[in-house]
Parts: sequence; C-alpha cells; structure tokens
Amino acid sequence: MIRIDILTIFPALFGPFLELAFVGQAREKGLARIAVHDLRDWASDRHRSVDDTPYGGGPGMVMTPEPLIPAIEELAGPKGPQRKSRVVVLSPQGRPLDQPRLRGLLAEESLLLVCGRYEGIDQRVLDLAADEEVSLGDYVLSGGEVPAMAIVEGLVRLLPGVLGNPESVRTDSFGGGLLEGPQYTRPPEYRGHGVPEVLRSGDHAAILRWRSAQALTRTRERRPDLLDRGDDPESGN
Ligand code: JFT
Repeated sequence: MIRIDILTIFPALFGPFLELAFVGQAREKGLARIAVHDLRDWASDRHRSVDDTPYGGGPGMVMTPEPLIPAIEELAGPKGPQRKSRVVVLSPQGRPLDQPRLRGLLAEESLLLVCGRYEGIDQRVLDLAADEEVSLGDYVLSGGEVPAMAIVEGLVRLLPGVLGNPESVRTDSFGGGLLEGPQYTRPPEYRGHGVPEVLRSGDHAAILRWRSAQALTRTRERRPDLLDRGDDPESGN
C-alpha cells in the first residue's frame, strides 16, 4: 500500500482524476491511499495568501514559505532521515521524470507531492523542506498539478494488482527500453487499410520477430536517443 499526499491550491483539479479508472480502482482495492490538501488551509492571514511579489523585481508572484513550509512539515514531518514521507516538489528546474525515477519513487512507502503555481516557489522551501525536485519534461506548464497527476498515474499502474494483466507493465514502452510497434484490432479491413498479414497468421514466433523488428525500426526513426543510451536496452528499466 503506497500513501500519496498532494498539496495544492487547486484541490478540485484532482476530483475525477482520483475517482476514475486505474487510480480510482487502486484506491477502492486499498492498494493506494491518496489524499489532497488545500495549501490555503495553512494560510493565516485574512486573504489566505500563498504568494507574494518577487524580491529583485520581475513579473508575477512567488509562492511564499509561510504557509508552504508548515504545510509540508505537518504532512511529511520535518526534513531529516526520520520524516514520514519523501517530499517531491514539481518544478521546471527538477530532474526530468522517467521510468527509472518512477520506480524509485515506488520504493517509498509514503510521498508528498508539492504543487506550486505562479512564477515558482521561494528557494527556502526547496532548501528547508524538499527532498527532491522533479520535472515532467522540457516544456512549460502553469503549475505542478498536471505533473503530480502524471506521477500518481505512473506509480499506480506499477502497483501489483492494479492492471488486470501484470505482463503488460513489463512489455509497455520503456519497460524494455524501446518504443512499441504498431497495434491493431478488428475490423480486419478499415477504409481499404488492412492489418499486417503476419499478425493474422497464427505463427507466434513470426509475430514476435515482426514485433521486435517494428519496435527497433520505430525507435531508430523516432527516438534514436533511446538506442544511444549506455544501458542495455534488453535489460529493462
Ligand atoms: C511549472 C512545470 C513542470 C513540471 C511547477 C510552478 C510554477 C509555472 C512556471 C512556468 C514556467 C516557469 C514557472 C510551474 C511546472 C513542467 C512545475 C511550477 N510553474 N516558471 N512546467 N513544466 N514540465 N514539473 Cl511552482
């Protein structure tokens, strides 16, 4: 059972996401305990402020440590070896999320995902209260909520007993370090486009060979960076 707390000023964004599909099922089955917390509950001024103007000038607002650090400390414990949750702050400056990093997070029994907004988070929050900064990737979003959902979904599908078929976790893209090849279902012909004959041949050895050739071709064309990595693509991530 993995425990995930999420700290955000937009808890409503998580409603249906946490209720439906695999994430909802994982919670119903007791495989994951996920709770969302409104950062404003820790704000003490009349306006329940969470942000302030940036020192040094510049556009927009910055998340202040004032409600953030007490919120993180209440949910995860004070920073140190015996805090109860690993504190992951979503940030464009974080290390990019990939499957090995996701598997690393799965090893934690309890996580706190901290979602900011505005122009970013006061550095003292990162220094005094965060264990790790993670980015969803090299493109610009407006806050950490969508990246937090990506982490939750990526973790939940790794939990044993969430997907009907545990085999699919291993063979999905990146499980084997390559992209997947094309997939087909019925009908056998659609608008004049058929299905590769080998997939309908019943020759399982030929199907395996065809699929790995397709995976390799597609990876070479679309993601040569995956092949250039030093690690062995057959060893899995
Ligand atoms: C963007 C984000 C990630 C990730 C956290 C916070 C504020 C808005 C922003 C945008 C550009 C520059 C701030 C966030 C992300 C990603 C995460 C925040 N913003 N500075 N954008 N893109 N891949 N993770 Cl806090």
